[in-house]
Amino acid sequence: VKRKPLVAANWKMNGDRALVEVFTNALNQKCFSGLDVVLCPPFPYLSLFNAETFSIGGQDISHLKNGAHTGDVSVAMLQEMNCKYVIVGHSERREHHGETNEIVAEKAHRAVSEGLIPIICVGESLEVRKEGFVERFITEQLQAVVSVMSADILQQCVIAYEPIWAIGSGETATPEQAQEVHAFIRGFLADYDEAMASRVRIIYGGSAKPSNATELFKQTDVDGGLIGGASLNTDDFIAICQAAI
Ligand code: 3PY
Repeated sequence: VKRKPLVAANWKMNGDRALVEVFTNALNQKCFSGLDVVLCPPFPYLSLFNAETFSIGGQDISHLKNGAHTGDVSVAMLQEMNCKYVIVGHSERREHHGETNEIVAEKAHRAVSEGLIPIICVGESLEVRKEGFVERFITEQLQAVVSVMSADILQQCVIAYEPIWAIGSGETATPEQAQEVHAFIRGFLADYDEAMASRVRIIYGGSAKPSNATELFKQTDVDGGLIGGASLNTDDFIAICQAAI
């Protein structure tokens, strides 16, 4: 099965109006055939993009539909802002906002059942890796997701493997380390449904940059990237996109 690669920019709490304009102009001049390009800026900037060659997405959503939830943003709101994607369960949300595997799974489920494509982040800390529990840890994260979704629904989601030790640290997983975990994730999904597993896109996140993107994206089970720091610079981000084509 040929999977369409995807490269998503996670701006985190960075950027401003001027950067939205710089990116809109730079990306709209490019033609990314055979590649899905997604920009995930902070919420206030979503409506400022006039995206032609790329899509936009949120960095998080509520697992609830609407109501008295101060500060939260719903799937319907992102859709009204023309979002196609939403990141859920980034390790920074899990760590600093107490998001559990169950909450992340509910967010992913709500997103996909209401028509957004969730980019579901999983990944282990350095401590977990050192103790040799990578597979067990990721299994628990994925188990929560598969237990609330049918294979048909899951097939529409994107999984992002983001080792926490490689996030914002400048440290990248080697292509072999990434491939090993991506293959494990696909294998886990295949136990659930083989056709779905062969179609689901699994992207890599964690200090991906122009200098390592080509090698990472060459790996059999790496279908693109979720890009942090390097997604704030148009030249770097476009170079990473080109590496995925
Ligand atoms: C990183 O590249 O550091 C990320 O966290 C991307 O989401």
